[in-house]
Amino acid sequence: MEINIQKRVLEANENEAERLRKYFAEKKVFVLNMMSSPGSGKTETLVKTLDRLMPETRTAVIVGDICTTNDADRLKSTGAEVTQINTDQFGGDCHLAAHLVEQCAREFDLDSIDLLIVENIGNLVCPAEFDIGEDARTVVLSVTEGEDKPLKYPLMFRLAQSAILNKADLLAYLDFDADLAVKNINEVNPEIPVFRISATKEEGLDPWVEWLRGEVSGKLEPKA
Ligand SMILES: Nc1nc2c(ncn2[C@@H]2O[C@H](COP(=O)(O)OP(=O)(O)OP(=O)(O)O)[C@@H](O)[C@H]2O)c(=O)[nH]1
Ligand SMILES: [Mg+2]
Repeated sequence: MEINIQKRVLEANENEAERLRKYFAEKKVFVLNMMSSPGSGKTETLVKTLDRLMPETRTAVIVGDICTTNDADRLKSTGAEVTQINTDQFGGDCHLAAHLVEQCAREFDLDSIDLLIVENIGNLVCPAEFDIGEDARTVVLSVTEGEDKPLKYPLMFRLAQSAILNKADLLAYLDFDADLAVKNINEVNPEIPVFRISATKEEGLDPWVEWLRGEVSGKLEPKA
C-alpha cells in the first residue's frame, strides 16, 4: 500500500517536472538543481559563484530548507533575486518537488533571467528521486564526509551532470583521500567532471564557473 502511494507521488512529480521543463525551455531559462548532504557548502559555493556569474548571466535562486531563511539572506547579498521555500509548513519534506519549484519560479520575471539555480534541501537521498524540471544537476561532496559517500548514495551521483569536491582547504588536516573520492564518484558516473574547490578560500572556482557558463550558453539561445 505504502509502496503504491510512493509510486504515485513519484509519477505525479515526474509529469509535473516534464511540463515545467518545457515551460523553462519556452522561457529560455537554464535550471540547475544543486544538491548535497547538509552543510557540504552549497550556499557558500553559490554565493561565490554568483559573484562571478552576475550580472552577465542573469541569475535567480530558489533555496529549499525545512526551516529558516538563513540561506536566502546569505544569497541575497550577491544581488540575485532569491526565494526561500520552507517545507515545515507542509510536513517538513526532506526534498523539493516540481510543484513547489513551479510556484516559486512563477514569481520571478523569467523573461529577464538566464539561469535559475535551485539549492535543494540538504540530504543525499530524497532530492535525487525528485525531478524538478531541471536541465542539470550538480552534487557537492565535502572532504569531511568520507570518500565512500558516492558508493553509499549512488543515485545522487549517478544522476548528476557535475560534482564539486568542496572544502579542499581542510585536506591538510584530514585523513581524506581526494583522489579516491573522485575515483568513487567516477565509478558511479564515469562521465561527470569533478571540480575540487574551496568555496570559503575561493580556490579552484574558475573551472566550475566556466562549466556552468558553458552549460547555460550551450543549451539556450541568448534572449533578444
Ligand atoms: N573550511 C571550509 N568551510 C566551508 C567551505 N564551504 C563551506 N564551508 C562552511 O561549511 C558550513 C556549511 O556551509 P553551507 O554553505 O551553509 O552549506 P550548505 O550545503 O548550504 O548547508 P545546508 O543548506 O544547511 O544543507 C559553513 O560554516 C561554511 O562556512 C569551504 O570551502 N571550506
Ligand atoms: Mg545552504
